[in-house]
This record gives sequence, structure tokens and C-alpha cells, in this order.
Amino acid sequence: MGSVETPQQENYDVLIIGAGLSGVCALYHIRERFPSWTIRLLEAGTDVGGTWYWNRYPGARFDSESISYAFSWDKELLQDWHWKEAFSPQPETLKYIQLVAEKHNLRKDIRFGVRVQSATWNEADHTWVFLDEAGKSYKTTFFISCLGFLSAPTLPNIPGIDKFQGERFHTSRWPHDFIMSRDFAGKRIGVIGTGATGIQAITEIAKEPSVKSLHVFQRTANWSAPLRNTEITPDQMAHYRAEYDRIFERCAQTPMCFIHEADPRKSSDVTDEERLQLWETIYSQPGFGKWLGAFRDTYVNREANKLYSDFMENKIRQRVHDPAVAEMLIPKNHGFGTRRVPLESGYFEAYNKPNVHLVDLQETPIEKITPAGILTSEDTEYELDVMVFATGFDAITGAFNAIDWHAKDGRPLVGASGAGKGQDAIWIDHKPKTFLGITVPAMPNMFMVLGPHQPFGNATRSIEHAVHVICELLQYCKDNHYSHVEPTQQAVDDWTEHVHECAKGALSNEIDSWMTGVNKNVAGKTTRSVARYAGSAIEFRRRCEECRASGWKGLVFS
Ligand code: NA7
Repeated sequence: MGSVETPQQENYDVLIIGAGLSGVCALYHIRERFPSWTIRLLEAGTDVGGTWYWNRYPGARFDSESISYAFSWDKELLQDWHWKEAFSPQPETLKYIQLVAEKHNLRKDIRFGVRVQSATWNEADHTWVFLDEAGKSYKTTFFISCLGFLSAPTLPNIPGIDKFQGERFHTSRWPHDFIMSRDFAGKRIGVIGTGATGIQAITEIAKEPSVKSLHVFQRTANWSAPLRNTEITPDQMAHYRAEYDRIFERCAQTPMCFIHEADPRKSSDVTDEERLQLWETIYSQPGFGKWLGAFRDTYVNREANKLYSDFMENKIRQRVHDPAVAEMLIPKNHGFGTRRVPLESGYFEAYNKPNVHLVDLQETPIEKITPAGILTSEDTEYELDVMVFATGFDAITGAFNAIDWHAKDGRPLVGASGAGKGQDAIWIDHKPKTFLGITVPAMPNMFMVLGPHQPFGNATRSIEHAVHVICELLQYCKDNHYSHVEPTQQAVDDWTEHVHECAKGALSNEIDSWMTGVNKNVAGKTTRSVARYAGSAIEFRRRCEECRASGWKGLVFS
């Protein structure tokens, strides 16, 4: 293969979209593996980083351990890089990704500031043609989606949202030159949203002494538990450097690729004292252990979940001075750990400050946004200078939906059921169909990193695996001179059924959240779907390897 370029159209062997961790990893490996191929990466932002480029809101940081999150393949960088904190803040993580790009001279193959608008499959020559917003076209044989599963921000569908006269920020579109002590000084801030993002941002804004007031508008209380972040000293870092292989090995042995794993006992296997002892131990330790390290039946057995939720409720009560506020902060509609558990560093204590106020939207829903602030039922208007939307993302399928797809036979990728073109869509009503979470029916030559039906967990670990599978697949195409690969309908149906099976029995599957495909701000996303691989990443990898070893059974090549 080779490249012919004209001013109107650029031609590539492989086109990658998105320069987050997925895109950076894919670009590096594909370039290394296929040096004779022409490869280009298109990115809407002005630099690499993805999630860590866009999400610059105060308090943005990992809640997975920094040392388990780095790329495992750059051994040299692992030995050079110093994670400053056990749970890295956004600016440091962005620096790390920038360093990877710099060290491997990746930016030379990336076009920044390019937002893709449409994509069309050409059956005649087995290529995709992408069109960007500026009207430029890019033709490619293979295409790798590194679009991100939390990259399409959504604003709340509240009447009057455009009428507000003050400043408005979505947390994932935060200004690059923001300084809180300057930009929020003396201001009345309102935050809508109490997911992982809201909890981090609220905590940090509440700590800023110059802020006049902070009102938090909470529609659904979320569980949250202490992060327990610490600095990493040079000595500790030296120790971790020697341990990296062991750390990554450990991640490979756990269902979500974190260093944490469930206690093998069931809640009912132990005495009340033993149960309390484990809970207190994991609660006192840093990181996700308090979510993922609980008894193994905690998220599949209602009684077990209730016991652990009661324990967590009491922890909240102990930390919030006003009992009425504590009650509002305790989730009533879902058990602990059945949604993604945000980790916090003083979130509950924020509500003990005299200038921080919680508005329970279950009690007094928002009627509208006014030029001066937020009007809730009972005619209360909260006057604000700044409105922060921590309202999340059109998750998993959202970034795909932002592109106008003309797949095989002109089919759209995402569409609404009912009348019209949507009926022909491959993912009707945002309900994904894939094979191995990597390929999609009627979307030949497209491979996804962190796409629907893949395990998310510790993202870097999942990314490395997906990129590995894609490289193997591309190698097979190259070795056999194939320019066309697509999953069979049977393989897609079987895989999609397997993914649905994996989700059965999990209490999280009964709860609305981005993980179950619900976002009430997005048309067509009001009912639950199985959008992610909820089984073990170990089983996921086994199935991918089985497919490779079988000569890619389930895929057709030509
Ligand atoms: P999430 O977890 O989807 O949270 C969004 C929050 O915004 C959540 O509390 C929502 O309440 C709230 N929300 C959304 N729309 C509205 C309206 N219209 N009115 C009031 N409140 C609203 O997004 P995050 O950014 O926090 O986190 C996403 C993931 O990113 C996170 O899990 C990490 O893995 C990284 P709701 O619960 O829907 O009632």
C-alpha cells in the first residue's frame, strides 16, 4: 500500500480518530508494526491527551492508582517518569501523555483542530472517506476509532439554559487559563450534577476561600467514599519502578484491570465482626478497594448490598454535621457500588461550610434557568454569577453519533427506531451490536479501541489490549493481502448475546446511569442498554485470543 495526496484529498492506509490515550497507543504501535504504511491521526483538540486534555475542571484527577495507569510498553519512560501523587491530578497526567507523544515524535502524524463530520464506505475500492468540518477529505483503507467513551459532553435539557447572563462552563470544556482564586473570587457559583465529576469539582470549589457561595443542585445523590490520596516520594517512586512488571501482572489478573479484587468470601460466610473488620479495612485504605475489594456477592445479592450500603450510610452521617443534609446526601434509589463509585477528598465535609448549600431537586425540581440564575419549584430563585454543568456525557455511543455515517449500503450507524432512516441503523436506539467490541457489522475495516462491548475498568490496560488485537488483525490482513474485513451477522449476534449474558445478575444493570446507556438529556437514551462488557476482562481477552488462534473465526476477509 502507499499514499497519493492531492490538495483536496489525502490517502492513507490507516486513519485513527482521537488523540487520547487510545489514539496515542494505536498510533505508536501501528507505526512501529507497519513502517511502510501511511498513517494519520485526526484530533479535534489542539494537543494530545483526550480526557486529560478536555477535563480541566478544578479537582480533576485519577481515582485509579497512578502507577497502574501508565503505558506498560515504554519501559524507558516508566523508569524516568515520576508520578507525583498516588492518584494523579489532571495537569500531571496530561504532561505524561504529552511526554509520550514527544518522546516518540507522534505529533508529526497527527492533525490537530480537525473535527470529523461524516464518513462514507466505498464498496468498490474498500475504502472509507472521511470529511472534516472544513470540507477536507481523507481516504483510508483501515480506520481505527479512538473516539473515547466519555467524550461527547451533554448539557442539561432545562428550559432557559441559554438565557443565563453569567458565565457557564461544562466541566469537560473548561477554560485552559483558569485560576480559581482569580476567576471565582467573590462569586456565587452553582453546580448542577453530582456524578464523579461534580463530586471532584464541588469539593475543590468549596475549598477555595475567596468563593462567595456555592450551591449544589442535586438530582440524584451518589455514593462516594474517601480517595486517600498521598504524595509519592522519590524513594517510593524508585520502589514502584522496580515493581512495574508485577503491578501490570496483577492488573492482568483482576476482572477490571485494577490492582483491587473482591474478597473471595460471601458476606454471609463471615460473622458480623469479621464483616465489619473487612469493611473498615478497605474503607481506611486508598483507592477503589472500598468498591472492588468488598465481599464477592456485594453487587449481585440484594441483602449483601444492603448491609454494605448501611455501613456506608453511617460513614456519611458521621461526616456531615447537619443531619437533614446528611440524609439528602445518602442515595435512596440505588445501593452502594451499583453505579460507578466516585472517590472524594473531603466531599461530605464541604457541606459543613456555611457558604456551601445543597439543593435537593427531588424535593424542589428546577423549573427553569433564568437570566439571573436557577428557579426551582416553590418559586425560589437562586441568583448566581457562574453556572457549572457537571452533567456528564452522551456516553459510549455519543462520540460515534456525532459523525454522519454512511456505512455499507449507505446505512447510518446510530438511529432511532420507528419511522425513517433510523430503522436501517446498525445501532438502533443507541443499542450497540459488535463482534469482540472491536468490529461492527456493516462497518468494514473499522476497529474500535474502548468502543461499546469492551471492558472499560482501568482504561490504559484495556486500551493496550485492544490495540494489540487490532495490530494482530491488521497483520493478518497485510500478510494475506486482504483489504476488506467484516464480522459475520452470526458472530455479531453471538457476541452481543454473550455481552448481555455477562450483565445478567449484576445489580448495576438495574440502575440508570451512563454505564447502562441512560442519559435523560439525550433523545433516545431513556431506556437501559448493555453498552459495555460487564464480564471479566480476563474472559474478554481469552475470547479475543481464541478468535485469533482460530484464524479469526467470525470475521470474513477479501
Ligand atoms: P455522570 O456520572 O453522568 O453524572 C452527571 C450528573 O449530572 C448526575 O448527577 C446527573 O443526575 C446530573 N444531571 C444530568 N442532567 C441533569 C439535569 N437535567 N438536571 C439535573 N441534574 C442533571 O457524569 P460525570 O461527568 O460526573 O462522570 C462520568 C464519568 O466520567 C465518571 O463515571 C468517570 O468514570 C469519568 P442523575 O444522576 O442523572 O439524576
